[in-house]
Formats: sequence, C-alpha cells, structure tokens
Amino acid sequence: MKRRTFLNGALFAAVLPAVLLPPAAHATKKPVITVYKTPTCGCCHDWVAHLQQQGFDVVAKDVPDTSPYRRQYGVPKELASCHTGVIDGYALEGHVPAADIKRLLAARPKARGLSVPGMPVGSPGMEVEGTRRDAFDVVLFADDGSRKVWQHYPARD
Ligand SMILES: [Cu+2]
Repeated sequence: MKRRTFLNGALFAAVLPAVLLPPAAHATKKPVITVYKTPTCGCCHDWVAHLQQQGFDVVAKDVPDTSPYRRQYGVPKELASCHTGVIDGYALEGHVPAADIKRLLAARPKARGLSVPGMPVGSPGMEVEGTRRDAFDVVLFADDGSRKVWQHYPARD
C-alpha cells in the first residue's frame, strides 16, 4: 500500500507541472485571419462575420485599396476578388467558405492560397435573399502558376 502511495505521488508530481504550466502558445492559439478590405465593402464585412461564426479569429483592416495586398500575398490578377485575407502563410482571396479554409489548414498543401474569383452570388457574404446561388469554384493556386479546384459548389435554389 505504501509503495503504491509513493508511486501515485511520483506520478502526481510528474503530471502536475503539465497541468499548471500554460501549454505552448501554438497549441491553443487559434490561427488568426487578417483581412484587408475597403471600409465601404458590405460583402467583405459579411464574409468576416461568416468566418467569425465558424470559429475563426479575424483581424479586419480597412485599407483604401486592396490591390497592393493582393500583390504582396501573391494573388494573381485573374483570381482577384474584393478582399484579401491571410492565415498561417496562406492567402485567401474573396468569398472563400470557412469549411475550405479549415480543410486547407488541416491538409497544408504546398500552395499560395485559395481564391473564389469575382464575387459569385450565394458564396459566404454574398448571399442575396430570394436569389439562387451561382455555381462557383474555390481555386487552390500556387506560385508556379498551377491551379486546381479545391471545392466546387453547384448552383442552388
Ligand atoms: Cu465581395
């Protein structure tokens, strides 16, 4: 019995610091999405709200012009939309659904980022009441110019 008590004590001593010490910051900290948008963009604001609803921490930065950020984060012109987000080294251009960002962070493909080019009606933040969703693609793009459809969303009534 005594020996058992000792062992329990030893185990307790070994486990205790792990319980008391704060875990490494990267283990608990949710990745933050920084979003560059213009102050008057309503659909950009709604996309930010969508990300927050899906559990992301978002830092939204209002800028007079988003194109310098698009250039800085390597988003090609033909994939441009209305705002540029950055998370964990990836660029997020336009109305990318949160689910696709989560899958990106889990899979960590070698790529520059994701884009929903243009502003398709019905994508997150671009919902128009009483209007059907346009079909749209979330495009995974890389610095070597390669593109692939990360997720296709069909039109929906
Ligand atoms: Cu938009």
